[in-house]
Amino acid sequence: MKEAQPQPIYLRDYRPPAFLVDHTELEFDLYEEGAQVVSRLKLRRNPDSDNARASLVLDGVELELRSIMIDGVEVDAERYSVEGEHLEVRDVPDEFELETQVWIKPQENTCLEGLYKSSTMFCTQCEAEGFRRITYYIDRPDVMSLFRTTIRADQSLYPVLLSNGNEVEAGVLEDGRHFAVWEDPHRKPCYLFALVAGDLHCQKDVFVTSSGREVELRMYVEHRNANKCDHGLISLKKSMAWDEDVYGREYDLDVFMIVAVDDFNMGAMENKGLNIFNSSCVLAKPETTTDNGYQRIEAIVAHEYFHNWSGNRVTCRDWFQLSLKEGFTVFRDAQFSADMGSDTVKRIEDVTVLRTAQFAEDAGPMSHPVRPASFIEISNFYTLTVYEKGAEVVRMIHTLLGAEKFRQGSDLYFSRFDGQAVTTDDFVACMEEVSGIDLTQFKRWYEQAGTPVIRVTDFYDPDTREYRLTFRQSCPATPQQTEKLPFHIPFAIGLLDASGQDIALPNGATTQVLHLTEPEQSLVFQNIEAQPVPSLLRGFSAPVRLEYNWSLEQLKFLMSHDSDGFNRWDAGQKLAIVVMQNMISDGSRDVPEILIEAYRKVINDTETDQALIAKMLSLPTEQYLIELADEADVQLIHQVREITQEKLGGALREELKACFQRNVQSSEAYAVDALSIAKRTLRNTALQMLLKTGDEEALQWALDQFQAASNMTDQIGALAALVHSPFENDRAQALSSFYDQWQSDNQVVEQWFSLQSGNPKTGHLQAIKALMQHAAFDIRNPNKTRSVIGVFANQNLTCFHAEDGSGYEFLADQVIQLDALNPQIASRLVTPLTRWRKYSEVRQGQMKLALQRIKSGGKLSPDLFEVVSKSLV
Ligand code: 0A1
Ligand code: ZN
Repeated sequence: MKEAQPQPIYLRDYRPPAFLVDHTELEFDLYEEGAQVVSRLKLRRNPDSDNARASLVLDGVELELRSIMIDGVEVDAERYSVEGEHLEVRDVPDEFELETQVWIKPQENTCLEGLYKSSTMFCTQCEAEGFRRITYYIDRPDVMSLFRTTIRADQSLYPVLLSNGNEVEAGVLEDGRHFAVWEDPHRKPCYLFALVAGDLHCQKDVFVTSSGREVELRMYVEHRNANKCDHGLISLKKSMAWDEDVYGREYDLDVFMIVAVDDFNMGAMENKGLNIFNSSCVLAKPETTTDNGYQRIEAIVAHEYFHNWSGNRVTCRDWFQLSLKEGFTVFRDAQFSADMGSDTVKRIEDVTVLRTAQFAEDAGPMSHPVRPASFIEISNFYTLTVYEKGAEVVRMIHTLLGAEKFRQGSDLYFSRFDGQAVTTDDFVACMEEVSGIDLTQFKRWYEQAGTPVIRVTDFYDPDTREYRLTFRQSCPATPQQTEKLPFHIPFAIGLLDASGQDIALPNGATTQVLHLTEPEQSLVFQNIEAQPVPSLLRGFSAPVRLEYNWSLEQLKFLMSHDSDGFNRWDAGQKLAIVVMQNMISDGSRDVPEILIEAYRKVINDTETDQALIAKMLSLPTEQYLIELADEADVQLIHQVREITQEKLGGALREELKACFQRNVQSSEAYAVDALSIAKRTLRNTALQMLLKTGDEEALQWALDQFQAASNMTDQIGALAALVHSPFENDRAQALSSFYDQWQSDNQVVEQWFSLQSGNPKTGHLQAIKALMQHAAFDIRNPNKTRSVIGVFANQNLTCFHAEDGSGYEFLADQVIQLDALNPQIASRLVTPLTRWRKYSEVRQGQMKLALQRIKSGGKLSPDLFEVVSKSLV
């Protein structure tokens, strides 16, 4: 008989828990062959439960149950049963203490959920449902408990023993062992539990809160990384101050700890008072970390810290509400990053991810609303939709209410629901209450999947001097949702006159936010002297696809005149897109003068924010061009983009050289301020464009920069330029000397892998297979797997989509192998195959065949089963 397939669970089936846990006492005895976990739970029936006589049902996965007691008495074998992933205890009193003892094997845990070993240390990852791999528990976020945790381990191997809250006791035991006891005064769901035991270096700092309390900050890392802590701690202090200033949120414990681990499925985790980070998302020093790396770390440290309020103090009722904490926290970290640097550049970066990857997700087989209605495996829903689109939804609420009302709404939300597990409806209700704005229609953003399309047309009548804008909105069908109701869309616009000046709008300002709520709406502007140029969707005020019939001249005009920085950049992107799309459809390989002239103007512009200029110099990516195509011809897109780059580089050689030289940095110490970063980006962008054309002088500059670099941005910038250049020998030499220099540093080796797997010059399939044989590669380490296999399938598109289907077959092989080790990573890695609808019939057939092979290959994890089966519908 066929084994039962994993079944979906539904939001509509939510019921309050039958039991509550008032107190959780845990005792860990850590050994080299495994760990014993004793748990004592103070349980009582939930007065709000709809089943007053329910048995106690606890979640548990891969636990060896060694004893079970109620109020100190061993439970009879007939009274309890373990079936699948549940322990059921029947005929329990209304209030009692349950003690269980289990044995687990962290050393054999390769899925990196629950308690596991990363290099020499023990660590945990409990979100979403990892706690059930540690002990039997009611593993759901609306069960919130106080925790007291005792850890016992060998003192020389694990001198540092950490858990949530405050350390209340510590001491020495027999046989070279020692112990520590931690108590967390805040009630929390078990997904926020954490434990770390290891031989770690600790760097300390302090933060004084606005009310004058001293908080001790500690960063724990392996000893070899002791000199990579500064930036994480600086970022943490900035985040703490910012959350006080902007949201009035103070930290609530005496100590805040960050631990860096090398083996981690995601970026980082907001465990109460004990954040655990993927090494690549927190460790930094100038010699090994790029400017992008620095900025990413600052943002992720902030994100995890902000969760202390948006996620921990107020948490999610159930996992369908995941965006309650994630969308809101991503919005908060985006505001923070904008405040720390350039808000326009931050917006450009966020919208780039959204339009390239989230829109693709919204249009793919796993498409789901910001608040999903069902899922098979929750780990599959830590998505760009829940995170990034969820943040866009919060951003739109901010736009609709204005900063002041939004702050009142967030204050109300935090005070009303402090210590509770709530829903996205509760969040929106607070925003409605303080503003008096009806968000009923707006809430469709949480319920309906898919990216809305807004088609804009306009008409100017010189006789009446009226200008009419018409908006038509629609939303494509998505799985399980064929018909969509209109969204409430805040749509920001401006109008430019012939000289490039903003025209005053009816609201008295130069930008106005329209409320689009109907399938079709028009707006007429009076007394407009001449045909204006519309600046549409300023700041990307809503996550929609915008359609308007731009002329190339209008785009070039907006590129230099729009007062909205985001739209200036976007006009340049649109111009380049139209040019490349024309080349693709008409077969021509000439780059029109208008694009060259527009780029010339950008390069020579030393007035505008140089960080924005650097962004404007980069052509839209292949991924985005694919996203925009109905049927993407990957090889053709690659070819046309390469040619466009080379021709721009050739035509603008002198300007690029001047730009490179203008941005040479003085020999002063490396700094990560906005201007220095912009200069390095510009210089490296210019270098790369020049090298692509085979320019010998630029080759020498690249080699010199590579040799002399005192920071990773310059060194890898030069290396990247060489990798993308036609100079094969120099490229090979530089790659190998780079590895020799950095082989002992994992974070740099990951960058070295990515650089090679991400492009066809160094990452054809044979080379990828060779990288996987490299001594530094380890398929059990998610960062290494992502940097070789993930980067190959997501960025090296001509090789992944090779005509013979070899890229697809390769990915399928890797996914099958990984699923047995780490289902979360396997199910993420398979994503590129699920996007088969984008490609030609032949490609579609090959991709589906690869998916079929995965599906029929044996027992899949629920993670991989969900993604693969939904992709083949
Ligand atoms: N809550 C974390 C992300 C995270 C989610 C799941 C994890 O394991 C499955 C780990 C981390 C955040 O938003 O940063
Ligand atoms: Zn988060």
